[in-house]
Amino acid sequence: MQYLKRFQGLTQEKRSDKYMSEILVSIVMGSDSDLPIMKEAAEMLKYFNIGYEIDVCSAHRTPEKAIDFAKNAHKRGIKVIIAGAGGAAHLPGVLAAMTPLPVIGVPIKASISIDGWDSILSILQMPAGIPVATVALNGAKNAGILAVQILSTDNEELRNKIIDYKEKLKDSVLEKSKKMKEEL
Ligand code: C2R
Repeated sequence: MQYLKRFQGLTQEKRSDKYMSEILVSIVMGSDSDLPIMKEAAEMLKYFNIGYEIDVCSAHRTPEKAIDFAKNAHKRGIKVIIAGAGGAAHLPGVLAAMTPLPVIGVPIKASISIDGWDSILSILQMPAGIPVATVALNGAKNAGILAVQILSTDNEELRNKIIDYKEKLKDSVLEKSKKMKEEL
């Protein structure tokens, strides 16, 4: 399987980081038209220095590729799959049916979407036995964070990075609150 991109954006020094040196998360999407949303997941993985790969893979348009990907991702060392799709968004569920890995689904409000609910429900309403961890409509950023949280469950260093991230988030909101009160 050819991947559109394997993340190589950091300097050699940073790539020697133990997370970056391995590809742990796979981001796939039904179409390249989903990339403006799905790249937000990639941004979060970059932020946490997690190695990832990113590709287009459609259960509808490239079913053989989707099957091959789902059956083999864990054998290549992937730990979490993030799958985004719009409209009749079957990709995350189809992958989840064939992989032992956790699948995080990102519903996307695509041009073909009626109002986004088509994608949300296609990803959310999985039958018992085949879970897909569904984030908000266009919620790729949260998908990236959730992937890191899954990876951090048995990794203290990564868990501390998540704690630090949440502290920064809190500080930024408190700062905004202070600024708002000063300006009004
Ligand atoms: P195009 O922009 O290529 O026409 O795609 C894609 O995720 C995209 O949001 C329109 C929308 O079709 C979605 N798509 C799926 C699947 N494959 C493509 N939902 C799938 O296999 O689930």
